[in-house]
Formats: sequence, structure tokens, C-alpha cells
Amino acid sequence: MYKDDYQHPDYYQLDELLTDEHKLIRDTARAFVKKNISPIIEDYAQRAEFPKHLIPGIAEIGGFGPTIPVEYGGGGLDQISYGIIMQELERCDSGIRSTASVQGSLVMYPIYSYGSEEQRKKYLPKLASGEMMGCFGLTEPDFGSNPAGMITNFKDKGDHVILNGAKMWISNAPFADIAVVWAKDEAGDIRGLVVERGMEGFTTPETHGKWSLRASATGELVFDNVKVPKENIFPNVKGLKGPLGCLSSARYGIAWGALGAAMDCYDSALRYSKQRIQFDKPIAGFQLTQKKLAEMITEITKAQLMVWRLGVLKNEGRATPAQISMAKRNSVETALNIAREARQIHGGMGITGEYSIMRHMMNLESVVTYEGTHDIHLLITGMDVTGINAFK
Ligand code: TGC
Ligand code: FAD
Repeated sequence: MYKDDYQHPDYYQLDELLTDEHKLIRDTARAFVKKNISPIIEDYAQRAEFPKHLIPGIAEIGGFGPTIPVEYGGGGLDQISYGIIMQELERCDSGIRSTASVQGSLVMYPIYSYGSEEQRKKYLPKLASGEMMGCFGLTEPDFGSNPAGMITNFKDKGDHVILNGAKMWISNAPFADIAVVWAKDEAGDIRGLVVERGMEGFTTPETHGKWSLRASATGELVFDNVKVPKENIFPNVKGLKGPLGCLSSARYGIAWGALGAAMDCYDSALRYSKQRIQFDKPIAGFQLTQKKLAEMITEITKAQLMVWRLGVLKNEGRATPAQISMAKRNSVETALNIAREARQIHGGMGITGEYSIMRHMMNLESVVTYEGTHDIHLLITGMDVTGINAFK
């Protein structure tokens, strides 16, 4: 039976910056992950299947909409709690964290922030409990980094609209009950609307053959003259700032989450290097191994401080989208570099499913691309510090 020995690295005693509630949330999430996800995740990833039976348990630990107010079924927690939960989930697998990010930040957040009271009451409690699952459709085949160019659109037909177009690379699409879809109205303004499974002309073909995020289901959203009631349109937002606002919330969670993958790789490499004997001594005793481990823990510590401070700013409503971009980019880059170094420390064992390293490394290749690519986030930072737009 697989044994999960994970202990999180805390070189600068950052635990002292957390409240007792934060630590309780972390311990609860970690215990759930160790008991329920770690033993099965490798099999599901190998089979390229999302472990749907975990949904009620992820809801139970507050994984869906932790910051949404309690009256709508959410956790009513602060932003650091949200980050901690994402970190514990991604410590095990980015695909599991993806499902929680999408549900909380990309489906519940827009319904709460831009939706009518009726929409909030109809969807949020069921999404929080996992009784209903959602997905988020922004990316299109011809518009990834540049979502403003989207061609998915709807036309006004009185009490309903007719939606046409297609979205691709959509996490959770194959099993989602609802999709938050971003589309242009007849005036060319981007609007958000909720499309429900079962609406005629709406299909969600699964994307197969991924080498990354294999335990997360990815698919397309295809709209062929789908009749959507007008009451499903979000009344309180218009323009690209709608979906980008959701991304700010999700990217923040990823900044914490990806660091979880880094911490898991480091923890595994440290343990392995003390146990593995070559040339009559533990490989941890060689300077080259120590260089790798010392650099890993240094980068992890820097990134831990960054996301904690970002959490404080977010709690105070002061975190800017550009600050969030910097943290998302830094955490993912840190995690990818550490996964690659940890893989080397594990030698041949590092490519097997006996350790989580290779799975993390492959997963992170999606994380470095979705929610804004590595270079897009660099350009966001560049624009923020210079005031000059280098995208176009
Ligand atoms: P731009 O003119 O800069 O902005 C348009 C409006 O949006 C506002 N804004 C933001 N608001 C909130 N949060 C942010 N992060 C924001 N960024 C911009 C901005 O102030 C403006 O507002 P207003 O009032 O003036 O209209 O837009 P642009 O067309 O020049 O594009 C800028 C760019 C390239 C940075 C942006 O489009 C971008 O971020 N591109 C990357 C696309 C992306 O991240 N896609 C992600 C798809 S979803 C996904 O990947 C889910 S993965 C899920 C999982 O499995 O975890
Ligand atoms: P492109 O935009 O075509 O970019 C290709 C390359 O060109 C990148 O390196 C990029 O950095 C570079 N580039 C583009 N523009 C510029 C520029 N101006 N300057 C310099 N370089 C540039 N989307 C959703 O809407 N919902 C989801 O749930 C979702 N889940 C996903 C799950 C997975 C597993 C993956 C892989 C993707 C998912 N996405 C989702 C889509 C994701 O957000 C996009 O893949 C991402 O935004 C990049 O778009 P693209 O793949 O079209 O790449």
C-alpha cells in the first residue's frame, strides 16, 4: 500500500504567520489528501481519468468556493485559507487542484460577483457541495492568449438568446453540469452566461491524448444554435474585465498551489537522497546533491514569502492583477525547476509512478501555460513597471 510521508518544508518558520484556523484548515486538507487522494492518484493519472468519487470529500474540506460567503454555501474564509487549500491539493496533483480552482474561482466567483440574486441562489449552494460541477469557457481554437478576439457570440431573440461558437481546452468540461461561457453580444461586448448540460445543441467532447494533467478531464464546449434563457446572462458585468477578474482569483490560487507541487518534489528528493546509498554513502552527502537541495529550499522559501504577502494584500483588497501575475509566474517556474532537479536526484526511480515527481513535472507543463502563459505574465509585469504595452 502506498505511503504518503509528506512533511511540508518551512525553513523560515512561516507557520508563525498563520492563524490557528489556517493551520486547522491545512491539517484537515492534508489528512484528506493523504488518506483519499495520494493512494489512488497515480492509477487515475495513468488511466487518464478524473477521480469523480473525490468530489464530495473535496467539498467537505472547503475546496469549492472557500471565500464565497456562508449564506451561499461557501466557506466564508479568507484568501490565505483559499491559498492553503489549493496548496494542499496541488501538493498531491495539479489536476485535482485544477478542478477545485475552476469550481471556486472560475464558476462560483463570477456567479457570486456578477450574477443576479436568483443566479446566486440557484447555483452557488449546489456548486459548493459538489452536487453540481461547473467549467469555464474563455479560450477558443483561434484565441488563447488574446481572448478579446473571441468569436463565440449570441443573438437576442426576445426572452432568450441563440449562442454559437466553440471553446477548447476546458477543464472539467466532459462532466460539468454547467458552463460559465464568455461570448460577444450583438454590440460586440463580451458577456458571461450560464449554459446548462442538456440544452439542445450544447456538447462537450473530451480531449484525449494529453501527457499532462492526466487526472483532470479536459474538453471542448460546442454551441450549435443553443437556446439560452436571458435570465442566465450575468447582469453585472460587461467586457473582458469580467473573465479577467475571475482569472485574477484563479491565478492567485495557482500561485499557492504550484508551490505545493514544488514542496512535494523537494520533500521527496530530500528523503530519497538521505536513504539512497551510492559509493558507500547517502547521495545527500555529495556536494552536487546538496547544491540542488539548498537551491530548492531557498527558492521555495522565497516563493512562500511572496504568496503569503500576496494573501495579506488580497485580504485587504489591495493585491493588483500584476502582482498576482508575478506570483503565478514565479511559483510555476520555481516548481518546474524543482521538479526537474528532484527528478535527477531520484535517478531512474524518478521517472516511475512510485514517486510523484514525473507526474508533477508533466502537470506543471499545463500550469505554466494555462491561466496566462509564462510569457504573458512576464509581459504583464513588464507593462506594469514600464507603462508600455508590449503585447500588440
Ligand atoms: P486589457 O485591455 O489589458 O484589459 C481589458 C480589461 O480588463 C481589465 N483587466 C483585468 N481585470 C481584472 N483582473 C485582471 N487580471 C485584469 N487584466 C486586465 C483591464 O483593466 C481592462 O478593463 P477596462 O475597464 O479598461 O475594460 O486586455 P487585452 O485584450 O489587452 O489583454 C490583456 C492580456 C493579454 C493580459 C489578457 O488578455 C490575458 O491575460 N491573456 C491571457 C489569457 C488567459 O489567461 N486565459 C486563461 C483562460 S482560463 C484557463 O486557462 C483556466 S485553466 C483552469 C484550471 O484548470 O486550473
Ligand atoms: P497561444 O496564445 O497560441 O500562445 C502560444 C505561444 O505564443 C505561447 O508561448 C505564448 O506565450 C506566445 N504568445 C502569444 N501571444 C504573445 C505575445 N503577445 N507576445 C509574446 N508571446 C506571445 N482555457 C479556458 O478558457 N478554460 C479552461 O478551463 C482551460 N483549461 C485548460 C486546461 C489545460 C490542460 C490547458 C493546456 C489549457 C487550458 N485552458 C483553458 C486554455 C489556456 O488558458 C490556454 O492554453 C492559454 O491561455 C494559452 O493559449 P493558447 O494555448 O492558445 O496559446
